Amino acid sequence: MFAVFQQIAPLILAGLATLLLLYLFIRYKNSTPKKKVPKDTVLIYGVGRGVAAPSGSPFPLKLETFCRMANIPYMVDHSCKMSSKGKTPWMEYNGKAVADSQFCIEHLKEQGCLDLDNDLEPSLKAQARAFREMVEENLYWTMCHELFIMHPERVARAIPYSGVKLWLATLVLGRVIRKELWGHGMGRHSDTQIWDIARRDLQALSAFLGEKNYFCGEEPHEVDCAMFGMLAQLYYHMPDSRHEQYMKEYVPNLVDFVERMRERYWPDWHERCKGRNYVDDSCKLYLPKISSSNTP
Ligand SMILES: N[C@@H](CCC(=O)N[C@@H](CS)C(=O)NCC(=O)O)C(=O)O
Repeated sequence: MFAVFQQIAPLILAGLATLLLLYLFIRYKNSTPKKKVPKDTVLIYGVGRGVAAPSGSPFPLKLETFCRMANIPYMVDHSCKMSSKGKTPWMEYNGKAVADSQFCIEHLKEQGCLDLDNDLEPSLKAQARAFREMVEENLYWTMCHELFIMHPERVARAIPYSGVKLWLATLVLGRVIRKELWGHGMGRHSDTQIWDIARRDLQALSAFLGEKNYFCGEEPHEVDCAMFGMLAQLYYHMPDSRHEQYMKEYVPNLVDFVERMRERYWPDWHERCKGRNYVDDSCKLYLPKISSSNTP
């Protein structure tokens, strides 16, 4: 009996994954903005709003925050349509598709959008880059391990799904992430070792921030959108996780930073989270708060 189940289990999973993809495709078809995107406006493709933060993923939140910081008009497509690289987020800008949050930012700067780092010394820019890579390419995987491998029952705290949809999403994402963790190398460490890496990354980040308001000084710079994207996931979407507990107990300056960024750039936070105050903003055109200024 068990042997038969072992044989048909991959088929069942493949069937379920197909159903999920079908569901996402139908949702995408129905929710792509019908509205025309104005010139010089970024159309961000994300994964939809999260439960306790405006995205269930760090990278779309980073890109959207960047648009707010650099005063770039934008709209968000919540359909979960993945990029040509099979990841989220990506964007369309004046007819050009760009995949990967950082390439999107680089492209926008090349197109003449505000460079938030134009006042930084090369050595501080270099440090900011190194810390961003640590967070996005290392700490991120410890987050995936904590949520999808150690506590998949907590996925609903971040992704606003329930019932079969939640069960399917957790199952499929869990399988994809387990494979990716292995490919990255993080998944080959023990749970204790992975947490040790996460804790040391958080400590290093806290030391880099120190008593400053933002990572590169008293005013925000580009790296802050990436830090915010990731730390907001750990803090708002992973309550009771080791990451969240550690931030609150041992590195509270990171918590202060998250709250500072949220206050400054996300006055509409509660309307953008899928809670009681949620307001659907598909097709909404976000216009810059300040039309021409060098201050983010
Ligand atoms: N370097 C990419 C990372 C994007 C990324 O890893 N996105 C995740 C969501 S958090 C994703 O799309 N995962 C889908 C997959 O790996 O199949 C960026 O900055 O955009």
